[in-house]
Amino acid sequence: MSSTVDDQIREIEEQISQTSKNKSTEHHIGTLKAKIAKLRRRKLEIQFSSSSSKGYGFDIRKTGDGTVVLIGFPSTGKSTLISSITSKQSKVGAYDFTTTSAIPGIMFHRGTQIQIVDLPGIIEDASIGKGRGKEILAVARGSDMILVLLEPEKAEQYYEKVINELKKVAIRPGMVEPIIKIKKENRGGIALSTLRRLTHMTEKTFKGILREYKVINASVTVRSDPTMDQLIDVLEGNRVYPKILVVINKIDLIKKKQKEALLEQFPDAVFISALTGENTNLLKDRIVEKLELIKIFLKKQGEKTDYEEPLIVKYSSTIKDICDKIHRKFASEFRYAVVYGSSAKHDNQRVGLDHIVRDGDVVTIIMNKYQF
Ligand SMILES: Nc1nc2c(ncn2[C@@H]2O[C@H](COP(=O)(O)OP(=O)(O)OP(=O)(O)O)[C@@H](O)[C@H]2O)c(=O)[nH]1
Ligand SMILES: [Mg+2]
Repeated sequence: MSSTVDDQIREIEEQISQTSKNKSTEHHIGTLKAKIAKLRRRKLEIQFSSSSSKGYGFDIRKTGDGTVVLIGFPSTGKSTLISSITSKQSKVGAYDFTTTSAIPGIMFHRGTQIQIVDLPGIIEDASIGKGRGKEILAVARGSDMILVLLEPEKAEQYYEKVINELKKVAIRPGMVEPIIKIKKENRGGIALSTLRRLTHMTEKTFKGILREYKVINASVTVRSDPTMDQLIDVLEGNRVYPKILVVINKIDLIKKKQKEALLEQFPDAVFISALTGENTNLLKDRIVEKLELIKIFLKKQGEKTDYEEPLIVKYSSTIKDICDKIHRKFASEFRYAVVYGSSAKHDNQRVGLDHIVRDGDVVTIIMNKYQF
């Protein structure tokens, strides 16, 4: 028997690479991929639990309308950037590993308050704990958006490395969680209902992967066309899907030609100089846009709508999210809400906690004891 989890993973990876990929082997490959995912999870659990440190986070309390973490190799300019776009001054140094813990600041922009977290630089194998990698990645896991900061030099190579480390700790930056609903039953096998044709695997493979996760009797509804890896992600259940924004810093150091070449490699990136301030306002815009925040106006019963101080919430927030944002106890005292605006079927629609609001909605929350 193989001795370590790593060996086992390597063995199965080898099996996959030796198997030619076609319809008849697809099922087998799906099962092997599920086995690897389970081993990786075990490895992650071992790494994140066995450590001399208490817990594994830097203990950052989330505040504001969204949390953005700065992730990048050492000396890419993370601390220079946070010092430029927030009022927080984080120590800048011309040497690597200047920053040694998580430093949060607040960026005020277009009526929003965004928490920006400066972190130590990450290096290869951060996911297995190198250079406080565990702590850094734990903060990244809890964020709404990962800002990957790169320098023009070796941008592509470092980008790949950063993404790899993130993926290894079950972060899926910039990906959309596939919608797969699994309702376990007591018998009857798997009833699979697909709203779109599955193009990445057959139903047999789909069910085979479910079986690997001990889903034997269940009704399963699939609203997308997931790949095997995406299905395994859903079954693993510990994946997080923050947004991602790629930022290339230090453009004051490069020539136009170099910039054009980088633009081809990273068409969606924002090019800035944290040192001179070039494009940092544009970056602030992009951060706010990318977080997909919306404004909700609150109206107390019998009073006028408060258009002065809208509540900023994430796109597809529910009435429950709004309650939670106002006060911890709001949701438990909730009776119903009245919504006026584009999410309402008609003016002043009565809705429950699950109702999804849209930008510009006016919301009145009716509570058991108090009202808002
Ligand atoms: N020319 C230029 N230099 C920059 C820019 N941004 C940062 N620097 C320099 O790059 C060096 C590293 O900057 P830091 O902000 O400390 O980088 P960091 O990513 O926080 O580094 P660690 O905390 O060590 O991971 C410093 O000498 C900065 O002055 C920029 O836009 N242009
Ligand atoms: Mg720093």
